[in-house]
Amino acid sequence: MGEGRTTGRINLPAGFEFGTSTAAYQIEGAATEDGKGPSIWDTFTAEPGRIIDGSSGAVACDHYHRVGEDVALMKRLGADGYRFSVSWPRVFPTGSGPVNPAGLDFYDRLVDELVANGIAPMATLYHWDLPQALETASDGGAGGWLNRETALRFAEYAAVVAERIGDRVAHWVPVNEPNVVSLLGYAMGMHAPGKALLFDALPAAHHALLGHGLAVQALRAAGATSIGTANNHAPIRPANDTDADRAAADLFDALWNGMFADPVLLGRYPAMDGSSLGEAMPGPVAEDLAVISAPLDFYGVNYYNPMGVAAAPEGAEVPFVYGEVTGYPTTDFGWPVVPEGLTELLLHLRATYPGMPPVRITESGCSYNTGPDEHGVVDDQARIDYLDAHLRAVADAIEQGVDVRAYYCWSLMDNFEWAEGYTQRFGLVHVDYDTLVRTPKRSFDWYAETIRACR
Ligand code: IFM
Repeated sequence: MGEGRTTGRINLPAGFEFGTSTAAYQIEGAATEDGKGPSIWDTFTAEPGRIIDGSSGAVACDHYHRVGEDVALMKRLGADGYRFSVSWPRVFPTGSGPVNPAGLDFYDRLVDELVANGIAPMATLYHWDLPQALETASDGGAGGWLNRETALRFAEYAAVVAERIGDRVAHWVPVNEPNVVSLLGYAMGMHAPGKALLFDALPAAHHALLGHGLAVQALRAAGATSIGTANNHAPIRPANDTDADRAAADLFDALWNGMFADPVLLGRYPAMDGSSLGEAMPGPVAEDLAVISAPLDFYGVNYYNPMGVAAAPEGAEVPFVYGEVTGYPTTDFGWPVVPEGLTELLLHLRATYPGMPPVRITESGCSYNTGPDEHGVVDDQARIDYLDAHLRAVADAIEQGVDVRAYYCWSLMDNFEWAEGYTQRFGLVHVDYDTLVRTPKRSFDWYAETIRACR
């Protein structure tokens, strides 16, 4: 964006937490090691045409074998916290049944290493790598998140993980971005398991929410005192100032934002086309909503950019299409850079959900593909400008009364960006995917300095 206000202190309150975020499938590699079972992403990435560069997370950043080196980088960064995800099939190779002790050992070591270095662990339990056996059982059944049983298995897994590492984990996030799980994975088929069921995917959304609620119960029973979400939110803008585009944007807003925030924060589903989305959901919906809306300690928000939506042509299967949000610089991913969208979102959340607990920004970041120059320096000024502007956007929201406690940058290091493979780099640390050498970028030093200056 080139015109960031990278001078002058960012006015964040004392005690504000800084962190970085990653996810198991995106960094760990070791996809078949030490008893890990296959996940839906192992399967999906093996299907031709699914991933833009034909790659997979089989090796990724090889974090599984480089935990010491990576935690040392976090220590050098000086951040307060680190958000990682636990791979469900590493712990339960078939989603239920016998535990794989080596899987639990890995997270036990990671958490020990973090704590020994003064970094507070934030554990996500589901960042998309569903055990394949829960998607396709040997009898051909299962159905992943379309099946209510998956939510029950998820709660059992949550209890096992909490029993092992709960004494040292500071914060818990049961499900990362349930909207992306259900809409991209089950409605549109762009993510694993690659189902394009359109509105028939709604049960996957309900079961992911139920999984969240049941996992909260399991974590509470294990003594957890800081449990939240990592819900992806985007302000939705009509592509054109027409009634049709405004109606399409409202509909998409209900599906992307309201369908995941209202049940958690209000205990009900939003309306869509004049009736409650809850009517489209399976199961004892009212009882489930009581579980889903159990009080949380923080509301975790993943923010990247506003989204544009337009009305679909007459007769289309789905009544909206993505439209562009124009007039802003874009990242290398083509995503508009709109820091004020984060302030707007935080103010909107506070106004819509007055009982919302304190907010943690559980992800915020950008893809710029700058590599090392001839001196080995990765000069990613665009990321510095991005982070500076987004931290100031958080400070603006706090000044206007929103209780925001933390900012976790996505991501600690470049990693496997799902359907985009390795073509988009979000890291503060550059990873050479041939040698696996880590090189902190200029943004890493800037973030470290900013953290120090804000103390
Ligand atoms: O890489 C993803 C992450 O896994 C979930 N939130 C958005 C990030 C960038 O696309």
